[in-house]
Amino acid sequence: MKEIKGGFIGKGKKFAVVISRFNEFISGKLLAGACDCLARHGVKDDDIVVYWVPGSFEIPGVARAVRNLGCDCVLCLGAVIRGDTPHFDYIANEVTKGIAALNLEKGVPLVYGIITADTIDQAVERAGTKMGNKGWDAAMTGLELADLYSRVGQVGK
Ligand code: INI
Repeated sequence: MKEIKGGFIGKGKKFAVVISRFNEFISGKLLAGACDCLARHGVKDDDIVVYWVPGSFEIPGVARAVRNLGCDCVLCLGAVIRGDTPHFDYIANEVTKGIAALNLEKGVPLVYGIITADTIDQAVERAGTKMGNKGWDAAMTGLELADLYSRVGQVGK
């Protein structure tokens, strides 16, 4: 049996982060968690480029523009929080579909680090309090995928 797995190896890896400024009090915590995770796994600070976008709706477009600029993975970070209108559903659907669609195209992997929460409390819980930090989790996924993709790239050689 041959198994291929990604490890959590950050040394020499480059990351792009595309992050929403909307609800920055949450997304900023996700960024801090992601950067802490990457640093603890050997990624150099100079090897992380952060692209701020106005809102989560803009994340897929910018992720598409930057994914092939030399990074090994794109972390998409944002927080979509439900309000009184259906706006939440449109934004959450579009960012989710957009990232999923990009991941089916050839290129480096993208990680879905978007909090979709019914309340501000739920978002706070997932940004470094009770439920952990989804930015940290996204970075762990990114480390694994960056390594896995590099191994898959070698399979055919
Ligand atoms: N963007 C978010 O990232 N989170 C939200 O909760 C949100 N809400 O609820 O409105 C939000 N809206 C802005 C949107 O992403 C776009 O930036 C805007 O519509 C301009 O295209």
